Amino acid sequence: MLKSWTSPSLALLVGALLSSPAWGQVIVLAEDFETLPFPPPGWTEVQSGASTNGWTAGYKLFGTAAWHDDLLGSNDNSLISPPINLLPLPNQAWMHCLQAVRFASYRDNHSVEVSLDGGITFQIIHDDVEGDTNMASLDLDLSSYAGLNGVLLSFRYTGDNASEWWVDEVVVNDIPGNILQTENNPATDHSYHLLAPSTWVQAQATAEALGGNLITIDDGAEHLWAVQNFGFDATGARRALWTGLNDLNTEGIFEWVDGSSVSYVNWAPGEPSAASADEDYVLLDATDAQFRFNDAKNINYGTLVGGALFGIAEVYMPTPVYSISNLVAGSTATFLIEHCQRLDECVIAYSISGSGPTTTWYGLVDLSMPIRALPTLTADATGTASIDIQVPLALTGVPVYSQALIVRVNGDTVLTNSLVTIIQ
Ligand SMILES: [Ca+2]
Ligand SMILES: [Ca+2]
Ligand SMILES: [Ca+2]
Ligand SMILES: [Ca+2]
Repeated sequence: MLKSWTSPSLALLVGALLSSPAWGQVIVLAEDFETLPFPPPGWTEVQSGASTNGWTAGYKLFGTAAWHDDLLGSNDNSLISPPINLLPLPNQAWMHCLQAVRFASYRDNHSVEVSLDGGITFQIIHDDVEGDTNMASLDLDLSSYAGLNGVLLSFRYTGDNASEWWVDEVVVNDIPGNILQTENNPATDHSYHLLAPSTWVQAQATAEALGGNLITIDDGAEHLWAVQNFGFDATGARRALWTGLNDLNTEGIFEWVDGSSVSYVNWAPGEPSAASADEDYVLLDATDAQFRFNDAKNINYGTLVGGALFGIAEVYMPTPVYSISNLVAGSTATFLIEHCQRLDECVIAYSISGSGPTTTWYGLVDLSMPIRALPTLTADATGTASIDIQVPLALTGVPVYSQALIVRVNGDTVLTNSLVTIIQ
């Protein structure tokens, strides 16, 4: 495989990757119920009750949601997903959605069920017991179905003159959280993930599962960067954002959840208000012009602070390290890249003509033209990519100049260290 770094082929690769919604997750189903008809193409509804209305499109949560009204009569109506292929998720699989409930005390069941036989039989994997809520994230572990094809998910409403149930933003992916957007901040060398709305406790758990914590804001520049990158949705609406600042340990003493010392705070006027004893979690307040700090309860939908509460997870982004071992003629050499992020594309390029420097699409590289590339690798869950290559016998004593290009899922690119290695 010959591939020049100055050819447009890699640029096309980067362009394709830019369409990925966020770093580090494989998504096999995503439905926001924004586009008619309802149910969406591939989804079906099975009505077994007296009502003929059943599931319809209703306005709540993020724009339009799937909605079951509290209609007269007895209802047993299931909204069923298209067949989901979990083959790309061989180890872990999760379903995430937002839900809202009204008149919960009249509910019989709001269950989520799975069918593996095309809808003939279903097994219940979740039966909601929460009270009324404007918006809650529901995160269900589907890992016992990981690697299977044709899995159906059913949202089953049962009851007689019962409750209202909204379901929206259904995602099936391979991580325990639902990442909406990812940005890397060169100023801190950290990666930041916008999480689907949740309580502070849920957001922190997701951040930890991603290898980090809710954001620690060390100075005004990081505060501004977070607001500019995550504070507004595509329509310009403002988002309230959870930070890692909290006074869980001692009322009135605010600490970052990652243990960093507090070098910067920027409270909105009148804050921290400690309006109730359990206002222990600090958000960037979307109702304040500058998104300054406000202490709030462990909630997921704050009418006082403006809309849904999105966590920002901050994850240390280590520098990728490239190495070669056993570069011996007639033997098998291992080309290794460590400390990547999961699902990074890694392109190891090499030259036998010299150490450059050569200007490429991705910056100056320590390689002389012509530059060739090994097959593109994908970093695994530990951030590692490697390939074994048989070294031809005739090449003893030949110097190999090599360097790797890392293409992040969001399209960012990083050049690794370069190596000069003489074939033994
Ligand atoms: Ca929606
Ligand atoms: Ca930080
Ligand atoms: Ca407090
Ligand atoms: Ca407050």
